[in-house]
Parts: sequence; C-alpha cells; structure tokens
Amino acid sequence: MVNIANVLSSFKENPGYVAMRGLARFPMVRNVVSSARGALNYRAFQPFLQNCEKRMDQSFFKDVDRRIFINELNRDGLAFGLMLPDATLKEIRNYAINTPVYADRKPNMGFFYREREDAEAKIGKPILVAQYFNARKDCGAISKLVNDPFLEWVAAMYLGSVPTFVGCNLWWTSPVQASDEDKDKHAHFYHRDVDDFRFFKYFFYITDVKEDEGAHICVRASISNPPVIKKGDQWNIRRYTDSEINGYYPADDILEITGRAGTGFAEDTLCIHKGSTPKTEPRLLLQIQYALFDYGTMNDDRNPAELSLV
Ligand SMILES: O=C(O)CCC(=O)C(=O)O
Ligand SMILES: [Fe+2]
Repeated sequence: MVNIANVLSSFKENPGYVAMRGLARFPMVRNVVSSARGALNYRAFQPFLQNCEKRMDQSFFKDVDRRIFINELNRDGLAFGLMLPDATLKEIRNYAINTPVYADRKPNMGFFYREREDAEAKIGKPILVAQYFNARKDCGAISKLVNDPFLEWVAAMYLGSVPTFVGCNLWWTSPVQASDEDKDKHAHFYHRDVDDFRFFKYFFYITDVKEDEGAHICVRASISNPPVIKKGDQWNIRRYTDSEINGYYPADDILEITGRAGTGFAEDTLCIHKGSTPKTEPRLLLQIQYALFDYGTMNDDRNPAELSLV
C-alpha cells in the first residue's frame, strides 16, 4: 500500500525526485525523456566523447575494448571486464582502514571498521551495512576514478547524453545474522532501482568476493523483461522473494557476480538485482553512479561537522 502522507512529505522535500519515481516506471516516459535530454545536449555530446578519447591513454581501463563493453551493457544491462590497478586498490583500502564508517548510513553512528563488534555492542544489533561519507573528496584514488575517461565515455554512450555524475558510495557488507528489516533496507531482497529516467552504476569489489561471500546478484537482461507475477507488476516498484525470481527467469541468467579484489562491472540496476549477505568474509564495495539528472539523493556528501562516532 502506498502511504499518501509519506509521499506528500517526500514530495515537499524533493519534488523532482518524487515526480521522476512516479513517471520513470513507464518505459515510454523513460524513452521520451532520455531522447529529449539527448537532443537538448547534442552540441555538447560529440565534444564530450572526443575529450574522453583524447584522454583515453590515461585511463585505468585503456586496454578494455570500449565498443564491446558498451554493446554488452546495451544488450544485457550488464558489462564485465574491468580491473582496478593494485595501487588504486591499496589507496582505497588505506582510506577505509583509517576513516570512520557509518552503521546503516547514519551520520551519528561512526566507528572504525576494525572495531565493528564494539560498535555492534553499543548499537545493540548486528551491522549489516556500514558506509563511508565524503569518500570521493577524501580519497584521491576514488576521485581519480570518477574522472576516468573510459568510465565517462561508456557513461555518455549508454545515456546518450553528456553524463551527470550523481554520486559514489563505498560500503562494507558484513557476515552477520541481520533482521529482515535491515536486509530490506540494504537491498538484500530482489528489486529494481528507479533512480532516474536513465542511469547506471559501476561496481568495484575492493575485497575478494567468492561464492556465498556477499556477491552482488543480477538477472541478466531483465531490464526489458521485468517480472510480472502480480497484477500491475510491470509498473510496480517492489521487493521480490527469491522463489518469485527463481521461478520467473532461467537459472543461467541469474548471475552471482564473484571476483577477486579489483573486479569491476557496469550495471543498469533497473535490472532485477540484490545484494547478498556474506557467510564469513566482509565485502567492501565501491559504486559510482551516472545519470541524466541529479536529484541529490545518490551521493555520500555529508557535512563533516554533523558526523559523529557511536
Ligand atoms: O549490495 C549490493 O550488492 C546491492 C546494492 C544495490 O541494490 C544497488 O546498489 O542498487
Ligand atoms: Fe539496488
């Protein structure tokens, strides 16, 4: 059931975002708005691509075939084959070790990740997800990655417009017995994201992610084939159970994405996807998101004065 009071209060806070969430669930509206944005932008589009190409030999991913990558992303809503250099991984890990992270993404619940058990005792529950704030501003390797010409070129081609960087997020997912409420809050049930009329995310594993150890799970090509199980599901934005998804899609298309530290991929998370809870080893993930418009909802920018430890 839609809670009208909640919708009205969110509308007051961020009308553009709430309107987009209402409209972007309809494929025709997504197409019309994306084409219009592309048309308005067309003068800037080719120079943007050329600028990326000019800088391409500085890219971390200059050896990846970008045309194959974008074709894969267009076909499946998913594209694989990125790998971060060791030095970048090391810098992000150092940042993560030496910077407080925030339980449940709450600015007043900071702790150092090595002290997670102490923080759990103080909070009185297991911490499934803890996220850093201001990571791009405070970690040089992340800010360099956000401006990587390969990532920007693919973003422009996928969006059909000069891309808008809307945020990066770096977070730990820990091997805990989490409540269903926390699993729901932290996207551990199958869902589709409606973050804009057109958008996508890069995912980079900063720790090794083996089977059953917190892999991201995505249904290949489900962007053009949403699960219609209940009436209205083609437009509904809801959580799905594992058995609904396992019963709807061929097992071959439900991908548990594993990889060693540094592994990266692009995903349009309008595809059906979810996070999974690791059995024994925590997962550190960096996500970088590009879209047509910035509603201010996807970034990790927080006023440092408002951050505190538990
Ligand atoms: O933690 C994960 O792998 C899932 C996150 C997710 O749903 C998202 O980034 O849209
Ligand atoms: Fe999601």
